[in-house]
Amino acid sequence: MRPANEALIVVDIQNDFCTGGALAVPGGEEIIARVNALLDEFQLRVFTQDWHPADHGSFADNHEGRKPYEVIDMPYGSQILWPVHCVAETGGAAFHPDLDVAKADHVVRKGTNPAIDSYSAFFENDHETPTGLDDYLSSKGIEKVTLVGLATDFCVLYSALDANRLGYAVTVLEGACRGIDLNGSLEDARTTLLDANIVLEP
Ligand code: VGL
Ligand code: ZN
Repeated sequence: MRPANEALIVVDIQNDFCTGGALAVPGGEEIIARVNALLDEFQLRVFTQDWHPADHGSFADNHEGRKPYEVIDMPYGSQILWPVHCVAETGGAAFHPDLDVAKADHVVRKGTNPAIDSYSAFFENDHETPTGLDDYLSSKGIEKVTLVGLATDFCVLYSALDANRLGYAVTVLEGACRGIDLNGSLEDARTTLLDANIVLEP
C-alpha cells in the first residue's frame, strides 16, 4: 500500500475515448486492467471525467465550416477542434464499464463551461480557473500524485504539468496511459513532461 500522502489520478477513462467511441484513443481500453489493479495500491483515488455541454466550443460541429482536428484561436489561446465527444449524461461520457468506478473517492468533471475547454484536472484551459481538485487534494494532505489514463498527450499531459506547477511530486505511468498522437503530439508530450522533471515510469 502506498503512503497516505499519495493519490492516484485516473484521467478520462470514458467510453468516447475507448474503441468504438466518438474520440477513440487507440488501445484506450487496454489500460483498464492495470488501472483497476492500481486502485488497490492507493489510499486516495480521484477519477476525472470529460463532461461537455452539447454546445461546447471545442466541438468542430459548433463552428460553421470547421472540421475536426482543425485549430482555431479562442480568447484563451489556440483550440484543437474535436469531434463531438463526452456530452454530459450520454453513454459516451460514462466511464468504461470495465473500470472499477466504485473505488473512486472523488470525481472531477471538467469541460462543463461551453466557452472554454479543460484538458487539465486542475485548471480550465485559461490555466487559471480552478476545478477544485487542488483544494481537495490539499485538504487530504496529498503531496504526490500518480497519473494514468487518457489521453497521454492531452488531458494526462496538462494535468501532470499543472500538478507539477502546484508543487506536487508527479509521476506518469506511461504504460497505463494511451495517446491520441496528433502530428507528433505524443513524442512532444514526453519531451515536455521530461523537461518539467516529471517522472515517467513504464
Ligand atoms: C481529451 C481531447 C478533448 C482527453 C479531452 O481526455 O485527453 N482530449 N477532450
Ligand atoms: Zn473534451
